[in-house]
Amino acid sequence: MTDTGIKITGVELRRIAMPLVAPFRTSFGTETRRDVLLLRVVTPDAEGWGECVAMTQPLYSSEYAEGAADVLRRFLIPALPSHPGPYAVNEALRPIKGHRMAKAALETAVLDAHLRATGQSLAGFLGATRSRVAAGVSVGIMNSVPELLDAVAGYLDEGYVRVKLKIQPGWDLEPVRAVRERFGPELPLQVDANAAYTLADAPHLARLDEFGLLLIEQPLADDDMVQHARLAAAISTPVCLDESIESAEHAAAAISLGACSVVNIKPGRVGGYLEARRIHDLCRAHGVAVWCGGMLETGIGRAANVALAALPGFTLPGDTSGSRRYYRTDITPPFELEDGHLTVPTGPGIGVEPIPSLLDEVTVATEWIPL
Ligand code: OSB
Ligand code: MG
Repeated sequence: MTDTGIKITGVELRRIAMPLVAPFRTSFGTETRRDVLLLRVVTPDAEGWGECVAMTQPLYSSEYAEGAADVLRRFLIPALPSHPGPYAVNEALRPIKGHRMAKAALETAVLDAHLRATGQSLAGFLGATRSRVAAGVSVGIMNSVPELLDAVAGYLDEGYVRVKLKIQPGWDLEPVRAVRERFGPELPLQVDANAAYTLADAPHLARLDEFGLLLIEQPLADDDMVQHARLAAAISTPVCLDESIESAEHAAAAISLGACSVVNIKPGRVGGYLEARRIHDLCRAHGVAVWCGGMLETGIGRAANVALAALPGFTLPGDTSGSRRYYRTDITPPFELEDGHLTVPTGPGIGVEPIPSLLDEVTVATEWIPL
Protein backbone atom coordinates (compact mmCIF):
# COMPACT_ATOMS: atom_id res chain seq x y z
CA MET A 1 0.00 0.00 0.00
CA THR A 2 1.59 3.32 -1.00
CA ASP A 3 1.26 5.74 1.85
CA THR A 4 3.04 8.97 0.96
CA GLY A 5 2.96 11.04 4.09
CA ILE A 6 2.41 14.64 5.09
CA LYS A 7 4.14 16.39 7.94
CA ILE A 8 1.78 17.41 10.72
CA THR A 9 2.79 20.52 12.68
CA GLY A 10 0.04 20.27 15.25
CA VAL A 11 -3.59 19.60 16.00
CA GLU A 12 -6.16 22.07 17.30
CA LEU A 13 -8.95 20.77 19.53
CA ARG A 14 -11.93 23.07 19.41
CA ARG A 15 -15.09 22.73 21.48
CA ILE A 16 -18.22 24.30 20.06
CA ALA A 17 -21.77 24.56 21.44
CA MET A 18 -24.54 24.36 18.84
CA PRO A 19 -28.16 24.91 19.95
CA LEU A 20 -30.56 22.48 18.20
CA VAL A 21 -33.62 23.99 16.49
CA ALA A 22 -35.82 21.72 18.63
CA PRO A 23 -35.14 19.22 21.43
CA PHE A 24 -34.24 15.76 20.07
CA ARG A 25 -35.61 12.98 22.28
CA THR A 26 -34.57 9.33 22.05
CA SER A 27 -35.02 6.36 24.38
CA PHE A 28 -31.71 7.32 26.04
CA GLY A 29 -32.28 11.02 26.61
CA THR A 30 -33.15 14.49 25.31
CA GLU A 31 -30.64 16.74 23.56
CA THR A 32 -31.23 20.47 23.31
CA ARG A 33 -27.71 21.37 22.27
CA ARG A 34 -24.88 19.63 20.47
CA ASP A 35 -21.53 19.77 22.24
CA VAL A 36 -19.07 19.17 19.41
CA LEU A 37 -15.34 18.51 19.47
CA LEU A 38 -13.74 19.62 16.20
CA LEU A 39 -10.19 18.78 15.17
CA ARG A 40 -8.04 20.85 12.83
CA VAL A 41 -4.87 19.17 11.64
CA VAL A 42 -2.25 21.62 10.40
CA THR A 43 0.40 20.73 7.80
CA PRO A 44 2.67 22.97 5.69
CA ASP A 45 0.49 22.33 2.61
CA ALA A 46 -3.08 22.09 3.87
CA GLU A 47 -5.34 21.93 6.90
CA GLY A 48 -7.75 19.09 7.58
CA TRP A 49 -10.99 18.97 9.58
CA GLY A 50 -12.57 16.19 11.60
CA GLU A 51 -15.74 16.22 13.70
CA CYS A 52 -15.93 13.96 16.74
CA VAL A 53 -19.46 12.58 17.10
CA ALA A 54 -19.19 11.69 20.79
CA MET A 55 -22.07 13.32 22.65
CA THR A 56 -21.97 15.25 25.94
CA GLN A 57 -22.88 12.19 28.01
CA PRO A 58 -22.03 8.49 27.50
CA LEU A 59 -25.65 7.42 26.83
CA TYR A 60 -25.58 6.37 23.16
CA SER A 61 -22.21 4.64 23.65
CA SER A 62 -19.43 4.77 26.25
CA GLU A 63 -17.73 7.74 24.59
CA TYR A 64 -18.39 11.37 25.52
CA ALA A 65 -16.93 14.63 24.18
CA GLU A 66 -14.73 15.50 27.16
CA GLY A 67 -13.41 11.93 27.32
CA ALA A 68 -12.65 11.99 23.59
CA ALA A 69 -10.66 15.22 24.04
CA ASP A 70 -8.73 13.61 26.88
CA VAL A 71 -7.77 10.42 25.00
CA LEU A 72 -6.86 12.49 21.95
CA ARG A 73 -4.47 14.79 23.79
CA ARG A 74 -3.08 12.09 26.09
CA PHE A 75 -2.71 9.09 23.74
CA LEU A 76 -3.98 9.42 20.18
CA ILE A 77 -2.33 12.62 18.95
CA PRO A 78 1.05 11.65 20.50
CA ALA A 79 0.79 8.28 18.69
CA LEU A 80 0.54 9.90 15.23
CA PRO A 81 3.34 8.91 12.85
CA SER A 82 5.56 11.82 11.84
CA HIS A 83 4.52 11.76 8.15
CA PRO A 84 1.24 9.81 7.99
CA GLY A 85 -0.45 8.90 4.74
CA PRO A 86 -4.15 8.06 4.53
CA TYR A 87 -3.79 4.51 5.89
CA ALA A 88 -1.01 5.01 8.45
CA VAL A 89 -3.14 6.72 11.11
CA ASN A 90 -5.48 3.76 11.46
CA GLU A 91 -2.53 1.44 11.91
CA ALA A 92 -0.71 3.67 14.41
CA LEU A 93 -3.82 4.03 16.60
CA ARG A 94 -4.75 0.33 16.56
CA PRO A 95 -2.83 -0.65 19.76
CA ILE A 96 -4.99 1.82 21.72
CA LYS A 97 -8.25 0.04 22.43
CA GLY A 98 -11.72 1.44 21.90
CA HIS A 99 -12.30 5.21 21.63
CA ARG A 100 -13.48 4.78 18.07
CA MET A 101 -15.21 8.17 17.83
CA ALA A 102 -12.04 9.95 18.94
CA LYS A 103 -9.94 7.91 16.50
CA ALA A 104 -12.41 8.54 13.68
CA ALA A 105 -12.16 12.30 14.16
CA LEU A 106 -8.36 12.24 14.07
CA GLU A 107 -8.15 9.88 11.10
CA THR A 108 -10.67 12.01 9.17
CA ALA A 109 -8.82 15.27 9.89
CA VAL A 110 -5.50 13.78 8.70
CA LEU A 111 -7.19 12.22 5.66
CA ASP A 112 -8.84 15.57 4.84
CA ALA A 113 -5.48 17.38 5.03
CA HIS A 114 -3.88 14.71 2.84
CA LEU A 115 -6.65 14.83 0.23
CA ARG A 116 -6.65 18.65 0.17
CA ALA A 117 -2.88 18.61 -0.36
CA THR A 118 -3.27 16.19 -3.27
CA GLY A 119 -6.44 17.78 -4.68
CA GLN A 120 -8.66 14.71 -4.37
CA SER A 121 -12.22 14.62 -3.00
CA LEU A 122 -13.12 12.30 -0.12
CA ALA A 123 -16.00 10.95 -2.24
CA GLY A 124 -13.56 10.08 -5.04
CA PHE A 125 -11.05 8.57 -2.61
CA LEU A 126 -13.72 6.36 -1.00
CA GLY A 127 -15.11 5.20 -4.34
CA ALA A 128 -18.40 7.10 -4.50
CA THR A 129 -20.50 6.41 -7.58
CA ARG A 130 -23.26 8.99 -7.12
CA SER A 131 -23.34 12.78 -7.19
CA ARG A 132 -26.28 13.12 -4.79
CA VAL A 133 -27.76 11.06 -1.98
CA ALA A 134 -31.35 10.53 -0.84
CA ALA A 135 -32.18 12.33 2.40
CA GLY A 136 -34.07 10.65 5.22
CA VAL A 137 -35.00 12.26 8.52
CA SER A 138 -34.88 10.92 12.07
CA VAL A 139 -37.85 12.15 14.10
CA GLY A 140 -37.56 12.21 17.89
CA ILE A 141 -40.05 11.06 20.51
CA MET A 142 -42.70 13.75 21.03
CA ASN A 143 -45.13 14.69 23.77
CA SER A 144 -48.17 13.70 21.74
CA VAL A 145 -49.20 12.00 18.49
CA PRO A 146 -50.64 15.23 16.96
CA GLU A 147 -47.30 16.94 17.64
CA LEU A 148 -45.51 14.06 15.89
CA LEU A 149 -47.85 14.16 12.89
CA ASP A 150 -47.21 17.91 12.49
CA ALA A 151 -43.45 17.34 12.60
CA VAL A 152 -43.59 14.52 10.03
CA ALA A 153 -45.87 16.59 7.75
CA GLY A 154 -43.35 19.44 7.89
CA TYR A 155 -40.46 17.16 6.92
CA LEU A 156 -42.41 15.60 4.05
CA ASP A 157 -43.20 19.12 2.79
CA GLU A 158 -39.47 19.78 2.75
CA GLY A 159 -39.00 16.74 0.53
CA TYR A 160 -37.57 14.04 2.80
CA VAL A 161 -37.90 10.68 1.07
CA ARG A 162 -37.87 8.47 4.17
CA VAL A 163 -38.95 8.90 7.77
CA LYS A 164 -37.49 7.23 10.85
CA LEU A 165 -39.42 7.39 14.11
CA LYS A 166 -37.64 7.04 17.41
CA ILE A 167 -39.49 4.52 19.58
CA GLN A 168 -39.39 3.19 23.14
CA PRO A 169 -41.75 1.11 25.30
CA GLY A 170 -44.95 3.16 25.53
CA TRP A 171 -44.21 5.09 22.29
CA ASP A 172 -44.21 2.53 19.49
CA LEU A 173 -47.41 1.01 18.05
CA GLU A 174 -49.50 4.14 18.49
CA PRO A 175 -47.20 6.64 16.74
CA VAL A 176 -46.40 4.14 13.94
CA ARG A 177 -50.11 3.43 13.36
CA ALA A 178 -50.91 7.15 13.37
CA VAL A 179 -48.16 7.98 10.85
CA ARG A 180 -49.27 5.11 8.57
CA GLU A 181 -52.92 6.24 8.78
CA ARG A 182 -52.12 9.85 8.03
CA PHE A 183 -49.40 9.44 5.36
CA GLY A 184 -50.33 6.10 3.82
CA PRO A 185 -48.71 2.72 3.22
CA GLU A 186 -46.28 3.97 0.54
CA LEU A 187 -44.26 6.26 2.80
CA PRO A 188 -40.83 4.66 3.38
CA LEU A 189 -40.96 4.36 7.17
CA GLN A 190 -38.65 2.79 9.77
CA VAL A 191 -38.17 2.89 13.55
CA ASP A 192 -35.19 3.14 15.91
CA ALA A 193 -35.36 1.90 19.52
CA ASN A 194 -31.78 2.71 20.58
CA ALA A 195 -31.61 -0.54 22.56
CA ALA A 196 -34.76 0.11 24.62
CA TYR A 197 -36.30 -3.41 24.50
CA THR A 198 -35.41 -6.95 25.55
CA LEU A 199 -36.11 -10.28 23.86
CA ALA A 200 -39.11 -10.67 26.18
CA ASP A 201 -40.71 -7.88 24.12
CA ALA A 202 -40.60 -10.01 20.92
CA PRO A 203 -44.39 -10.63 20.87
CA HIS A 204 -45.00 -6.90 21.30
CA LEU A 205 -42.49 -5.95 18.59
CA ALA A 206 -44.12 -8.51 16.25
CA ARG A 207 -47.18 -6.25 16.34
CA LEU A 208 -45.17 -3.78 14.23
CA ASP A 209 -45.13 -6.39 11.43
CA GLU A 210 -48.46 -5.21 9.99
CA PHE A 211 -47.13 -1.70 9.28
CA GLY A 212 -44.73 -2.66 6.48
CA LEU A 213 -41.71 -0.95 8.00
CA LEU A 214 -38.42 -0.85 6.09
CA LEU A 215 -36.64 -1.97 9.26
CA ILE A 216 -36.41 -1.79 13.02
CA GLU A 217 -33.08 -0.36 14.20
CA GLN A 218 -31.28 -1.61 17.31
CA PRO A 219 -34.28 -2.97 19.23
CA LEU A 220 -32.16 -4.74 21.88
CA ALA A 221 -29.04 -3.99 23.92
CA ASP A 222 -25.73 -3.19 22.21
CA ASP A 223 -24.10 -6.49 23.23
CA ASP A 224 -27.15 -8.70 22.59
CA MET A 225 -26.05 -10.07 19.20
CA VAL A 226 -27.47 -13.58 19.82
CA GLN A 227 -30.73 -12.18 21.13
CA HIS A 228 -31.05 -10.01 18.01
CA ALA A 229 -30.76 -13.20 15.93
CA ARG A 230 -33.62 -14.76 17.96
CA LEU A 231 -35.72 -11.63 17.56
CA ALA A 232 -35.03 -11.47 13.81
CA ALA A 233 -36.41 -15.00 13.48
CA ALA A 234 -39.55 -14.05 15.43
CA ILE A 235 -40.64 -10.89 13.56
CA SER A 236 -41.07 -10.07 9.88
CA THR A 237 -39.75 -6.47 10.09
CA PRO A 238 -36.07 -6.58 9.00
CA VAL A 239 -33.68 -6.00 11.91
CA CYS A 240 -30.99 -3.32 11.42
CA LEU A 241 -28.10 -2.86 13.84
CA ASP A 242 -26.55 0.46 14.88
CA GLU A 243 -24.98 0.42 18.38
CA SER A 244 -23.99 -3.30 18.13
CA ILE A 245 -21.70 -2.80 15.12
CA GLU A 246 -18.38 -1.18 16.01
CA SER A 247 -16.21 -2.87 13.36
CA ALA A 248 -16.24 -4.98 10.20
CA GLU A 249 -15.65 -8.00 12.45
CA HIS A 250 -18.85 -7.23 14.35
CA ALA A 251 -20.70 -6.84 11.04
CA ALA A 252 -19.38 -10.21 9.84
CA ALA A 253 -20.48 -11.85 13.11
CA ALA A 254 -23.93 -10.26 12.95
CA ILE A 255 -24.44 -11.36 9.35
CA SER A 256 -23.36 -14.95 9.95
CA LEU A 257 -25.51 -15.18 13.10
CA GLY A 258 -28.54 -13.77 11.32
CA ALA A 259 -28.68 -10.95 13.87
CA CYS A 260 -29.49 -8.36 11.21
CA SER A 261 -30.30 -8.04 7.53
CA VAL A 262 -29.46 -4.31 7.31
CA VAL A 263 -26.59 -2.28 8.80
CA ASN A 264 -26.56 1.38 9.82
CA ILE A 265 -23.02 2.60 9.14
CA LYS A 266 -21.86 5.53 11.26
CA PRO A 267 -18.19 6.33 10.61
CA GLY A 268 -17.68 7.70 14.12
CA ARG A 269 -19.07 4.59 15.81
CA VAL A 270 -16.77 2.27 13.82
CA GLY A 271 -13.55 4.30 14.06
CA GLY A 272 -13.53 6.18 10.78
CA TYR A 273 -14.31 6.26 7.06
CA LEU A 274 -11.84 3.49 6.18
CA GLU A 275 -13.52 1.04 8.57
CA ALA A 276 -16.91 2.30 7.35
CA ARG A 277 -15.85 1.42 3.80
CA ARG A 278 -14.73 -2.06 4.92
CA ILE A 279 -18.18 -2.65 6.43
CA HIS A 280 -19.80 -1.38 3.24
CA ASP A 281 -17.68 -3.75 1.14
CA LEU A 282 -18.40 -6.72 3.41
CA CYS A 283 -22.15 -6.08 3.49
CA ARG A 284 -22.27 -5.55 -0.26
CA ALA A 285 -20.53 -8.88 -0.84
CA HIS A 286 -23.18 -10.54 1.34
CA GLY A 287 -26.16 -8.73 -0.19
CA VAL A 288 -26.80 -6.87 3.05
CA ALA A 289 -28.18 -3.35 2.54
CA VAL A 290 -26.47 -0.48 4.35
CA TRP A 291 -27.34 3.15 4.97
CA CYS A 292 -25.49 6.07 6.48
CA GLY A 293 -26.51 6.96 10.02
CA GLY A 294 -26.03 10.33 11.65
CA MET A 295 -25.10 11.85 15.01
CA LEU A 296 -26.58 15.34 14.55
CA GLU A 297 -23.39 16.45 12.79
CA THR A 298 -22.49 19.98 11.78
CA GLY A 299 -21.65 20.62 8.13
CA ILE A 300 -18.13 19.25 8.71
CA GLY A 301 -19.24 15.75 9.69
CA ARG A 302 -22.20 15.91 7.32
CA ALA A 303 -19.99 16.60 4.28
CA ALA A 304 -17.96 13.46 4.94
CA ASN A 305 -21.07 11.35 5.65
CA VAL A 306 -22.65 12.46 2.38
CA ALA A 307 -19.48 11.39 0.52
CA LEU A 308 -19.66 7.95 2.16
CA ALA A 309 -23.39 7.61 1.45
CA ALA A 310 -22.60 7.99 -2.27
CA LEU A 311 -20.92 4.55 -2.36
CA PRO A 312 -22.85 1.93 -4.36
CA GLY A 313 -23.86 -0.32 -1.44
CA PHE A 314 -25.74 2.50 0.30
CA THR A 315 -29.05 1.42 -1.19
CA LEU A 316 -31.32 2.83 1.54
CA PRO A 317 -31.75 6.56 2.32
CA GLY A 318 -29.61 7.70 5.26
CA ASP A 319 -30.10 9.96 8.27
CA THR A 320 -28.35 12.56 6.11
CA SER A 321 -30.71 15.48 6.59
CA GLY A 322 -30.29 19.13 5.62
CA SER A 323 -28.48 21.49 8.02
CA ARG A 324 -31.68 23.29 8.99
CA ARG A 325 -33.22 20.10 10.43
CA TYR A 326 -30.65 20.52 13.23
CA TYR A 327 -29.27 24.08 13.34
CA ARG A 328 -30.55 27.54 12.58
CA THR A 329 -27.02 28.44 11.54
CA ASP A 330 -24.55 25.72 10.56
CA ILE A 331 -20.80 26.43 10.78
CA THR A 332 -20.36 25.66 7.06
CA PRO A 333 -22.46 26.78 4.12
CA PRO A 334 -25.69 24.86 4.87
CA PHE A 335 -26.55 21.54 3.26
CA GLU A 336 -29.94 21.94 1.63
CA LEU A 337 -32.39 19.44 0.18
CA GLU A 338 -32.97 19.54 -3.54
CA ASP A 339 -35.75 17.25 -4.61
CA GLY A 340 -35.22 15.14 -1.46
CA HIS A 341 -31.48 14.79 -2.01
CA LEU A 342 -28.20 16.30 -0.79
CA THR A 343 -25.41 17.03 -3.25
CA VAL A 344 -22.10 15.25 -2.66
CA PRO A 345 -19.27 17.79 -2.25
CA THR A 346 -16.73 17.58 -5.08
CA GLY A 347 -13.97 19.88 -3.77
CA PRO A 348 -10.68 18.55 -2.33
CA GLY A 349 -10.97 16.62 0.94
CA ILE A 350 -14.37 16.77 2.59
CA GLY A 351 -15.08 19.71 0.28
CA VAL A 352 -16.33 22.19 2.86
CA GLU A 353 -14.76 24.40 5.53
CA PRO A 354 -16.13 26.22 8.55
CA ILE A 355 -16.92 29.90 8.02
CA PRO A 356 -14.47 31.55 10.49
CA SER A 357 -16.89 34.16 11.91
CA LEU A 358 -19.65 31.58 12.44
CA LEU A 359 -17.19 29.13 13.97
CA ASP A 360 -15.88 31.77 16.40
CA GLU A 361 -19.44 32.59 17.52
CA VAL A 362 -20.06 29.05 18.77
CA THR A 363 -16.54 28.29 20.04
CA VAL A 364 -16.28 27.57 23.76
CA ALA A 365 -12.61 26.59 23.99
CA THR A 366 -9.60 25.88 21.81
CA GLU A 367 -6.40 24.03 22.56
CA TRP A 368 -3.30 23.72 20.36
CA ILE A 369 -1.26 20.54 20.55
CA PRO A 370 2.09 20.91 18.75
CA LEU A 371 3.74 17.82 17.30
O1 OSB B 1 -29.47 6.13 16.96
O2 OSB B 1 -29.31 6.86 15.01
C1 OSB B 1 -29.27 7.08 16.21
C2 OSB B 1 -28.75 10.81 16.86
C3 OSB B 1 -27.87 10.76 17.92
C4 OSB B 1 -27.49 9.55 18.43
C5 OSB B 1 -28.00 8.36 17.89
C6 OSB B 1 -28.86 8.39 16.81
C7 OSB B 1 -29.28 9.65 16.31
C8 OSB B 1 -30.27 9.81 15.24
C9 OSB B 1 -30.24 11.09 14.46
O3 OSB B 1 -31.13 8.99 15.00
C10 OSB B 1 -29.54 10.94 13.16
C11 OSB B 1 -29.27 12.28 12.52
O4 OSB B 1 -30.20 12.87 11.96
O5 OSB B 1 -28.12 12.74 12.58
MG1 MG C 1 -29.76 4.46 15.72
